[in-house]
Amino acid sequence: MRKMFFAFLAMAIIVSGFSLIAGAEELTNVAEGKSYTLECETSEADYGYTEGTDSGFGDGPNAIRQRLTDGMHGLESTRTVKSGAQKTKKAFYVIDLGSVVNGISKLNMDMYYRTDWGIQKPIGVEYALSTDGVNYTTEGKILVADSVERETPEPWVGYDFTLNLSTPKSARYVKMIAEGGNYIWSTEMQVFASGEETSDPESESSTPAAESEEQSSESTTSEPGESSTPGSTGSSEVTQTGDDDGMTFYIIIAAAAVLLIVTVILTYKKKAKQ
Ligand SMILES: [Ca+2]
Repeated sequence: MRKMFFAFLAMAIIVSGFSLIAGAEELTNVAEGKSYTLECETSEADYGYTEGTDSGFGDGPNAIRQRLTDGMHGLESTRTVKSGAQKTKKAFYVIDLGSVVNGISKLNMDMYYRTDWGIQKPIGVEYALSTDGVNYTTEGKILVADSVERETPEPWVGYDFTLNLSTPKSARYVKMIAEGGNYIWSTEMQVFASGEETSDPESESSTPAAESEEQSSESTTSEPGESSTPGSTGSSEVTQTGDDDGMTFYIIIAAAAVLLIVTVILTYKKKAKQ
């Protein structure tokens, strides 16, 4: 009887432990596969890019700009992960998430340098969010001293400039302003959210090409994020965050299975004693 009690106690602890894990919000990188624009403060954009090829260190022309949201994060010695590099001290990137996303709680961009190539140490990344692509709210700036060093093959040195937001935010446009000594050398920009995308009446009306053209002609300022991103995937892509329900189901099944096994073992032991 005592064994039975401890078995059930152990089960209760295991089940409550799993529930805690299941209850923790799962974050999804909602920027992956999304289009973005790029403007450089000084010097030319698309460093090393050769027209018609996927070579070089640049990030391709605007039409195929994709290296920093392709989900490949980090420099590797084999160079399987391509860099998006710009010969500039300051680069303005704006990711269009397609529609307003709720629950944005973490933003990240990585940057690298190597002195033998004359690439100077990065300075920092500033992050700003917007629902309309016009009015931005600065969320914070991460300097290299507050960044996290990445495991990177020598002589490269790399950092993740991760900004954790104190309260989850909603946004469609995410601006990342990267500052470096002379180059911006990066592989990925990430926007982590727990919420689902919402239908945004304003952004939806601007999705069709004809209407977005109309909208951009109306605008008067030249904010980097304001261009209506022709490569936008629109609002058809919806981030699925319904994994929690599935997770809970599997945990219940697993708990029931463990409970059954324990009961069978105890019953068997009891019978063996008799
Ligand atoms: Ca990448």
